[in-house]
Amino acid sequence: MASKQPDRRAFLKRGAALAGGLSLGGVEPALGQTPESGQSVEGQSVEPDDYSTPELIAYGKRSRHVTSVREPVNGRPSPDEFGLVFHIGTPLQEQVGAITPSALHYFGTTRGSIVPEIDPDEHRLMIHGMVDRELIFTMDELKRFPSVTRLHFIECAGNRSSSRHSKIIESHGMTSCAEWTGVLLRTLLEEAGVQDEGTWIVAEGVEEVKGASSLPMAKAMDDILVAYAMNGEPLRPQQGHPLRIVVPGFEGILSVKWLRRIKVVDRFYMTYNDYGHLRQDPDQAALSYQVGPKSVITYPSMGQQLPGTGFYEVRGLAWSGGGVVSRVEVSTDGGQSWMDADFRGTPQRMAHTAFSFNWTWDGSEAVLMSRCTDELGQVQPTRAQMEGGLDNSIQPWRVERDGSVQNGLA
Ligand SMILES: Nc1nc2c(c(=O)[nH]1)N[C@H]1C(S)=C(S)[C@@H](COP(=O)(O)O)O[C@H]1N2
Ligand SMILES: [Mo]
Repeated sequence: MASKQPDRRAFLKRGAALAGGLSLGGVEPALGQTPESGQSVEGQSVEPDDYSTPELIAYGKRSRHVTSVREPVNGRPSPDEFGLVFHIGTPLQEQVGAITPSALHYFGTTRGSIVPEIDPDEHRLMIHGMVDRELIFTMDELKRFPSVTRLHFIECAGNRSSSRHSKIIESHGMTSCAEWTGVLLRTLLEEAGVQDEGTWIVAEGVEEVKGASSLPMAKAMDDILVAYAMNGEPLRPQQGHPLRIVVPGFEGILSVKWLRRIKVVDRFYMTYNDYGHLRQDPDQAALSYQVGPKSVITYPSMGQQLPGTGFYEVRGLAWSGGGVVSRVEVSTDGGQSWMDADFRGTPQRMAHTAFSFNWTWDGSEAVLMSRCTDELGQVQPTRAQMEGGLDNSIQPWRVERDGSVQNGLA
């Protein structure tokens, strides 16, 4: 047997120990039912569907039995009576894997948006300011540059836990993770030739000042992506079609959508987006922008109901603005003891990492928590340890004896 092959016997033993017989024949199955006599699955017929219309053969849609939807996270309806769209959260309670489907990616806005309709053939990106050559790019020209494809999360600074929340979409729904494709901003800045005095950039969306953000040159020259595609297709309008920046690991407001202009400047520029906590000192700026190590259990999470005692795969997401997630631990006793969770998939820099933890619920009250450590050695703090700024605190979920899952902060 090749040495890389998993040891099946060890797996079965582990499965049995964790799940009370999940994988063993001959004992009561932990999950599933034994068929009654005469019962089979062959009668589950193929029903005629309406998925085979010419339109849906050209461009598919999900099953009508799949019902996950985004929801407003601040109670404000979107769109409102003026057509403005406010923050809409991703349904993390139904999250599968690390990538958010584009249609369920959260929507962030600085002050209510009218999602613009932009013709990519007409769209231009200008790079100007303290550069040797001021440049204007068409979308086709941008796509001719060497491209990169990377998985990155975006998280709004408003993604905060509170004892008032009753759904995970309210406490954590303003983060999503997608596979972004585009050109490194560095590639474009090198084409323009940044002058020595150029120490900051201001990135601007089509709504002018409302979509603008200042970013330090060091970040611009590192890993900021000028993205035109997301999850294998052009950006969706709500996510910035046809062009946005993705600022890996930094708070979401900086990932300017509907990008039309980048100006190279010699200082931090105040924009509509600056709301006090952004530090203007270039040496400090990156620290206040960066999302700390964070994680949350998405299943079971508040508002859900466990059907009974027995085996559960506890699932969640972990991420950090500091780079790769190196460890996730789970506690079922409110943080008294911690055990390592398993990664599902390979952790990537500034990307959601899916994790799982095998748990057998014995029916007593339990408090579930997860804790993320990143490659820099930063550890996710408890609420008490948090020092203000972005909220990356450990979120407790309380499992009651009746199987209902509640906000552990309540
Ligand atoms: N042009 C523009 N870019 C913007 C915004 C905006 O209102 N206008 N909102 C920002 C905010 S507050 C967040 S959290 C992220 C959200 O990105 P998403 O909508 O793709 O999730 O976009 C940022 N980029
Ligand atoms: Mo945001």
